[in-house]
Order: sequence, then C-alpha cells, then structure tokens
Amino acid sequence: MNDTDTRTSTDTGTGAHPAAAPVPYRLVGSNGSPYSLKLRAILRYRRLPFVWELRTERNRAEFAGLRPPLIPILRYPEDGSFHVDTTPIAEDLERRHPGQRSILPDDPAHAFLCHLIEDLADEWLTKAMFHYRWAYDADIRYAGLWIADDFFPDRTGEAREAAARDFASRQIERMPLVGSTPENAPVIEESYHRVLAALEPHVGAYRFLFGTRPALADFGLFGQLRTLATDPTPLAIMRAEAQRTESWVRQLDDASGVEGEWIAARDPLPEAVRALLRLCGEVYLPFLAANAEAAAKGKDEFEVKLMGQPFRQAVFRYQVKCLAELRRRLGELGDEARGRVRGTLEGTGGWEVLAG
Ligand SMILES: N[C@@H](CCC(=O)N[C@@H](CS)C(=O)NCC(=O)O)C(=O)O
Repeated sequence: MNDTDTRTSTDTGTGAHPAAAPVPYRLVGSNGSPYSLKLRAILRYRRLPFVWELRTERNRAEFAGLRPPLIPILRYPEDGSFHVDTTPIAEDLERRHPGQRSILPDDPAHAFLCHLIEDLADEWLTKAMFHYRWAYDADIRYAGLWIADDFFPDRTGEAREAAARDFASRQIERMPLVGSTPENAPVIEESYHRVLAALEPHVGAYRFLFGTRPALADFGLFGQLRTLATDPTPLAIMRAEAQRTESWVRQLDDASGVEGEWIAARDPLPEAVRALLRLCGEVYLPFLAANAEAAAKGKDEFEVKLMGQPFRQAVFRYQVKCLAELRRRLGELGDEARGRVRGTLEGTGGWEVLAG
C-alpha cells in the first residue's frame, strides 16, 4: 500500500494535513422571523459557511446591549462583530465575497428593480405575515406556541402556555403600529393574494424572478412566504391558490445546488416581475410616499387611499429611510438603465413617487 491509497477524502493531496475548515459565520435568529429565514437561505445559496443558532432565553443576555434589538444577528468570523438588518448585511456579503454566487443581477436596471421588489417583500408583504399571524384565533394560538418553543425551549406545560399567551398579547398590542387593523385588513389581505397570483405561474425549482438563479428579491419574498406557509390561515390560502409557490418556497430554503443565469438586459421582464412592480406602483410606493410626507410634516399618523380604500397607520421612521434609499439607488443609475426602469414603472404609479 502506498501513501495515495491511505488518503481520506478530506486530505488536500499536498501532504499529511487535511485542509482547515473555514471559520463559519454565526447566524442567530428564529424560525418565526421571516428575515432570519431570508438571511439563512442567502447564506446557503451563496455557500458561505455558517452555524444557525436560535435566539432563546439561554443566549438572550449575550445580545442584550445590541442596538437596534433585532433578529437575525450575524456574527462575522474574523472579529466577532455583530450585524443586524438583512438588506445592508446582504450588500456587505456581496462586498465581502465578490463573484461568489452573487444575488444581485449584473444589469443595473434589473438590480434596481430587484431591490425594489425586495423592499416590497420586507416592508409591505411583512404586514400580511404579521396580520394573519395575530388576527385570527387559530393563528394566534398556533403561532404563540410555536414561537414560544423557539424562544423558551426549556418551558413546558403551563409555563409554555403562559409564555405563548404573553408573547401573543405583546404582538397583538403592536398591531396598530404597523397598520394591522380591521379597517386595513382588506388591503393587506388583497396584497397577499396578489403576490401569490403574480408568482404562481412563474416560479419553480430553477425559475426565479430575474433568471434561473435566485436574486435578493426572491429571498425577500421567500422569507415572508416561508412564515406565511407555516401559520394556518395563510398556509391554507397558499395551498388553495398557489401550491406551486408553496413548493418553490420549500425549495428555495436551501438552493445551494442551484446553478443558473441572469436574464439579459434586453430580455423582456417576466410577467411575474411586472405584476409585482404593479403592486409596488399601485400600493407600496404610494404608501411609502404618504408615510414620508407625514413624517416630514411632523405628523404621527397618516391616511392614504390604496386599492380604492383608505389605509391608515402610524408614521414608521424606518420606512422613510427605505424610500430615501430607493431614490438614492435610482439616482445612481446611468441614463440608459434609468430609462429602462422608467419605461417599466411608468404607468404603474411608481415612477412618479421614485422620481419625485
Ligand atoms: N429590516 C430588518 C427587520 C428585522 C426585524 O424586524 N426583525 C424582527 C423579527 S422578524 C425583530 O427582531 N423584532 C424585535 C424582536 O423580535 O425582539 C431586517 O431586514 O433584518
């Protein structure tokens, strides 16, 4: 027997020492948190080594001082620093690992539209996630318990029930803050149906919004839909109206084996993308504009007509930044790409908001 015969599959072939495993990122989050599942799916697709850890009662003290107090939290391996907010994290990961299975389309106009759809998912579709979870009795009961199992893994019996009740009542108290009220429910629920209707004819294990590889927009939608596909009421709707989308969500959770291409700059945009952009133009961008205008006037609350109905909620500071950020990105586009974005958004109501 010679040396070659005794090598194991982990040997490097250069000597006796196997290759060292790269030090992983540490992702701390929760199964009930759409943004946690979004970032986990991104790390998997991009083949970035990480360990997944629930944020629980046991590790809560470690993150107590972190501001803003959000999950998911990503710990960088080289210096142990903690990072929150998945959109800037996803962009930082692009800078940190250039050329490695990027999730931003190469074409700048498509990249802009990708950011816009991700924003729709993160900031608007999330209202559907929160609304369905805390508006109906079956969902309140189920979500209270399954989320308590993540956060309080050591509690059983009555202590577990109590944790679920406390968590549910805290979330229910927050509903008006994010606009999840009975008056706004029709607009929020209709938005969910429209997202499902947009995706259903298009998505598949190898079919994404901007090509045969997934983009940030797909992952943003994925995060919200993954949790919507867990709570009973929105799951039943998805199964009845969009079962292929349900399959797509299951598949995108781990797309580490997917290899694909972006659509070309000159290719027509898929109808799914167009339908989601119409929702941005008719609903999400007017909502952002009304929120920003109310904030600029120092108001605490605003009302805007969406889908022909009044929609009212408290001013949300973070979403003022979202609009400013979209406008900044648009301002950075060259004339040709900007022209294509304009051609796509004009007529949806969205161009006027973004260019204003
Ligand atoms: N824009 C943030 C939103 C993150 C977020 O809202 N996370 C929620 C859970 S889904 C949160 O941490 N809420 C406070 C808490 O759970 O204590 C992101 O993309 O990461």
